[in-house]
Amino acid sequence: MRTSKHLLTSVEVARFVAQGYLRLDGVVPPELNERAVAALDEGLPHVAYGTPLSAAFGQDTFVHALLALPVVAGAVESLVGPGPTVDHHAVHVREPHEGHAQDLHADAIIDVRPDAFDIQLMYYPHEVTAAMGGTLSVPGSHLRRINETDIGRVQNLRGQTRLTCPAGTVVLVHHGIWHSGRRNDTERRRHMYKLRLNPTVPQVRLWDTADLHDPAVTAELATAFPWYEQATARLEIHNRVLLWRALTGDDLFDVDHWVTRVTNRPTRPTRRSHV
Ligand SMILES: O=C(O)CCC(=O)C(=O)O
Repeated sequence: MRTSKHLLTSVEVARFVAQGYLRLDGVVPPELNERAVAALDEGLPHVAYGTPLSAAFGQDTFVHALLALPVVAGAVESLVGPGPTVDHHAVHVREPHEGHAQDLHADAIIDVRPDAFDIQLMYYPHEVTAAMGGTLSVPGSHLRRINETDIGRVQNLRGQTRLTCPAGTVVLVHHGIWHSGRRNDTERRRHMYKLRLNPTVPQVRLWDTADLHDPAVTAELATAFPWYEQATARLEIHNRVLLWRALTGDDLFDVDHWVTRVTNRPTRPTRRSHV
């Protein structure tokens, strides 16, 4: 059902499940972006793990204003629901002519939850050009579970994206996405604010489900990415189906019968004993 909240559609959530991220380009107004850059340069106050988002940031902070933007609030609620808690937040700066890039990694430690996920909000308060060290990420990597920088020796993958974006862009990523900050070859500092949020409710049908049965949902969930091997791509889709089943509560949903086939365990009919 459509509400006044800017909730995501099923097709958008399915795209998130397949790709591991959602991009909201230029959604933050310039005045807020300017406040944010100043605040990021000053440094952020510590927020204790588990603090409710609603209590973590004063009304006069840029983070409060950022999370109150209807387009951001709606996307966050669609993915982690109402009342998420703060895991941590951080300022990520790629310094001018820093000379190196980060290793490819996923944050935290290996996290194999099949039916729940955290999101990381990445906010870029100024334009990021190709030379500025925009975050590299690998679409479709989030369900191929790795342990932090175990993937660090991989330099480039077909289909990876290196973010360039207008000022005021927010990217919401699944906790498992492979990513890294790249080398900044410009004179200017590149800022990114990252906020990790933990859900406090089951992540079931939190978005606008009016289009739940749109064939475009299945098409999104069946998307392959150029770096996938032919065989393993099937496992990626299998894992997405498991997540989509958990998010929708629909235990029969499938793409090309991948999950149905491997969970088919008919039970023997009980024999009635002869009298
Ligand atoms: O600076 C960046 O673009 C990414 C940094 C990041 O997300 C990290 O260090 O985990």
